[in-house]
Amino acid sequence: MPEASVQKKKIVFSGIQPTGDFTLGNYIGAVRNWGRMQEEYDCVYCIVDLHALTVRQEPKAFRERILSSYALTMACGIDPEKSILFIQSQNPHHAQCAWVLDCYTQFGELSRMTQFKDKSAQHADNVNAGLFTYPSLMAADILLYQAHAVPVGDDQKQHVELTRDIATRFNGVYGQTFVIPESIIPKSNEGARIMSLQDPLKKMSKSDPNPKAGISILDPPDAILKKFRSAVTDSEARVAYGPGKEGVSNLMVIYGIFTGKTMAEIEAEFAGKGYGDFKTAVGQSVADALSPIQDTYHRLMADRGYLEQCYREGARRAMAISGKTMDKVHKKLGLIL
Ligand code: AQP
Repeated sequence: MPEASVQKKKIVFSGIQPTGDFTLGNYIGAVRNWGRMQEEYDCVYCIVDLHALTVRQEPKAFRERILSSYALTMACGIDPEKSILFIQSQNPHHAQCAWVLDCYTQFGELSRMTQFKDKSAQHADNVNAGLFTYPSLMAADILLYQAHAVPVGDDQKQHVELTRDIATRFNGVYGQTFVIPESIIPKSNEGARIMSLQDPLKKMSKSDPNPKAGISILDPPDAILKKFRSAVTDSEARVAYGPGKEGVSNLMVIYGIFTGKTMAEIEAEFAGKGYGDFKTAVGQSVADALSPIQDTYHRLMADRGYLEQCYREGARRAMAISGKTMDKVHKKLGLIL
């Protein structure tokens, strides 16, 4: 556990927004890997509800979504005793540190972020300042815990790179303050970016308005099979991985994750068969893998008392670490402690 152990293990930080039920993309690209890192690293994981405020949220549904995201993260394998698992807004150091880092982040850097460009196009009626400064809040999340590694999907790589630039700049002015973190991103054939089932050139996203585009990890088996059967592929009827076959390649990556098979083995398994058999097999592998996660999730959601105990304890442990970094930062800046 981070607060108690002699600092031998490296530190990992990552977060997820409570903007919807997690998709298969969130699971494969990020949360599944978080669970697998818990033995090797001291891990700090967070439901980043402040980030989700960059898009309008209905308060009652949002509160429930924050809780369900916390439970879902546990159901995906994050053990709140092994790792620190907390809710971002319950630790005020995040917003406090983000303000400081805002003052060490350039307008030009934030303007270049592809997520800002994409989200401001999607929400043209609400291009708020939070959407613009999202990356410096993310930098605060990571730097407060002196994280060495940040497991994320490919889409967050640019934000981790900016975090490194901000930390390097701050360290350059004030001396060693922050550890410079590295992103850990799965390889492309291991799920760095899971694509939409309806548009294989677009990433699968929680907030995609088309319900057929993504698999929620809470989808029942029949809905999962139906969505895979209607996934967009091509007219070739050949299961093969590579450029020009983005739809099929995406399904092969998903199948490979849940069966442990390589791309070559999958090609051999479905040689001479149509897409129907292939899509059913992919859907079944996903439904089988998600079933125990769904059972655990429903059990956790029925025990609100236990969930509360976990997130309050998580915030306490998180604050014990981030408080030290915050004091160090304020001292370096010349603020009075
Ligand atoms: N399609 C994806 N493939 C692989 N990894 C993905 N991630 C997201 N989509 C994919 C990874 O999931 C983690 C949590 O993401 P987030 O909630 O912080 O925000 P996001 O990246 O903006 O994810 P979404 O699902 O697209 O959310 P919305 O719709 O709210 O914007 C990150 O590590 C991310 O890389």
